[in-house]
Amino acid sequence: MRKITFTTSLFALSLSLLTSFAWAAPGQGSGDNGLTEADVDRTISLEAGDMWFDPEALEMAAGEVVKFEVTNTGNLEHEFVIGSKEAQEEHRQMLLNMANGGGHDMSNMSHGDGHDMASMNMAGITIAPGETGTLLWSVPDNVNELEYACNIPGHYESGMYGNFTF
Ligand SMILES: [Cu+2]
Repeated sequence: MRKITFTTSLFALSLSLLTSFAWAAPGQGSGDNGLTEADVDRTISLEAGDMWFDPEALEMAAGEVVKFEVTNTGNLEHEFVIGSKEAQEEHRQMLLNMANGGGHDMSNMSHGDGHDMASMNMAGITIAPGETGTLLWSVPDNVNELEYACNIPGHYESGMYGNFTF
């Protein structure tokens, strides 16, 4: 029961974050982390196609601030979302529920339960076909496994993800 409550709360919060900043402004996102262009150590260009990212893996250094420029060369809308395997799965399940018309219990939404995007190392943008989205991200020094993924239903399952190595 405890697990279910946590999960629901996480979904609800993800949804609120989804609608409140990073994903709410297609093509532009900072992850709400206060980073600016002046902080950028390295710019990495990626291509998002229909069900793949190029490159499929990226080597990152802890502490560096990276600007991702993600160009969607496919015919579908795609996401570029950074997070742990678990966080990606949660986000994916949420989008699947939304696509299926499932409701979200917003009644227990809380902003004070500690599941903020920063602590989950999550950040992301949505990119329309033909557009280039940018995302500034400070590489955390407390993780050794993170993915970048598109969690739009069916995309991740078709191989639309990559791995950060540290
Ligand atoms: Cu996609």
